[in-house]
Amino acid sequence: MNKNISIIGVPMDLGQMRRGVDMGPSAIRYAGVVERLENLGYEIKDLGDIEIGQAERVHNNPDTNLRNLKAVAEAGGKLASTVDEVISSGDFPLIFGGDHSIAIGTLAGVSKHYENLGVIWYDAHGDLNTGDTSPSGNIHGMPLAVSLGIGHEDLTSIGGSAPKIKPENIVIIGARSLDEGERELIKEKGIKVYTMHEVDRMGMAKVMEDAITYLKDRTDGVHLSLDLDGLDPSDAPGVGTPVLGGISYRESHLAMEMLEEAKIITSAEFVEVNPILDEKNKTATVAVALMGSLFGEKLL
Ligand code: 5AB
Ligand code: MN
Ligand code: MN
Ligand code: MN
Repeated sequence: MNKNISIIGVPMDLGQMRRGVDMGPSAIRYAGVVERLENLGYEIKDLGDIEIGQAERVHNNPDTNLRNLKAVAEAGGKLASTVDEVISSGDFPLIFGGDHSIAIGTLAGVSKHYENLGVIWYDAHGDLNTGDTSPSGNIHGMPLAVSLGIGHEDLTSIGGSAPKIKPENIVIIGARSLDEGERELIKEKGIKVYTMHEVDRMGMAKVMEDAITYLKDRTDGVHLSLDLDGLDPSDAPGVGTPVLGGISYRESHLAMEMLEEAKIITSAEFVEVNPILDEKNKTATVAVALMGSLFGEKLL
């Protein structure tokens, strides 16, 4: 793993409707992430937070059902540039959310540096909605579709109009809540998904072994986009859209260790931590523990 990490906070809460997820980056820092990674021998630069604009007080844009589109797109553009600069400087970009709409900007920045960027989408949800299929109008349910080049032009054009990722380079892990339009897109594009059924049936070790083998062959870099709601709400209660029956802390810990052993991850983001909905900063603490494993923490 690259020993130089640049941290970018993105206090974004405009991609969904629950207040408090903007405090995610602070909660993760408070849980001791810098010290934890420094203890593993990493050189950490904390670049602070990306500035986020204002929420629409009332959704009144008749051209779209996408809530806070302008502010989400603006922040995405800033994040894309920052991530691009971090990679150009030779550092590993580590991004803290904020809601998952920020992945639009992250992937726009990261994808400039790879021909065949792989993505591990660790999430209860597919985040493959568009304005037409979304039941909510919330952009945090759309970032994976946008990165495929599908969705509102103000979002797909961030960092250039070309699609940022190819459907065959995506692996979704932990899915257990998909909307109808998302199911159709998964089938149409042939996206690889390990739902909770596969996690239960195969076990996390086999899921990760398969996912790693699949991505290793076809990609020249892999971004980990970890939505804390991929974990079970009993282990990660501080999220805005919890779904019963998720990946356990132990399974997630193993998944991170296997990614570290495989040495395939070239950028990462941890999103949807909402300290207002949390129990004593448990979810941020879990996020930091998982980062410990991802970056090579060993017991012995
Ligand atoms: B998250 C839902 N599919 O589009 C929608 O937390 C939920 O980034 C999206 O995965 C959840 O509103 C977005 C119902
Ligand atoms: Mn989710
Ligand atoms: Mn289980
Ligand atoms: Mn998500």
